[in-house]
Amino acid sequence: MTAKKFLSALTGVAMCVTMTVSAGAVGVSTQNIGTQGTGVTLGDINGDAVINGKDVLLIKKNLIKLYDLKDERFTAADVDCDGRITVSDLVLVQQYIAKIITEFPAK
Ligand SMILES: [Ca+2]
Ligand SMILES: [Ca+2]
Repeated sequence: MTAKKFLSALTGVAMCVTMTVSAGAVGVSTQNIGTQGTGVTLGDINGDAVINGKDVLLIKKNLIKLYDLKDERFTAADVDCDGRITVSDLVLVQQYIAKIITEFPAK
């Protein structure tokens, strides 16, 4: 599979996850996820102890400059720990919700 095809497939999965989450049916407990030592749970951007579509939405809003993630929200959203909020973080959170991954690269 080429990288381009892989990305295309990944995007398809991400869109599918988004649709599922939008229906409000998916909620993932955050109990087993690493934190960054400040009580921040990676992926739980709104701090409601669940990683779900609401958190994905906050990353999306940040990406299109509708919402500015700061401080602990920024830390929670930067799940690959590269110091920026990017599509990579969005995809990782969506993969986590879809149970494609069980933890984030950054710990
Ligand atoms: Ca949340
Ligand atoms: Ca990042």
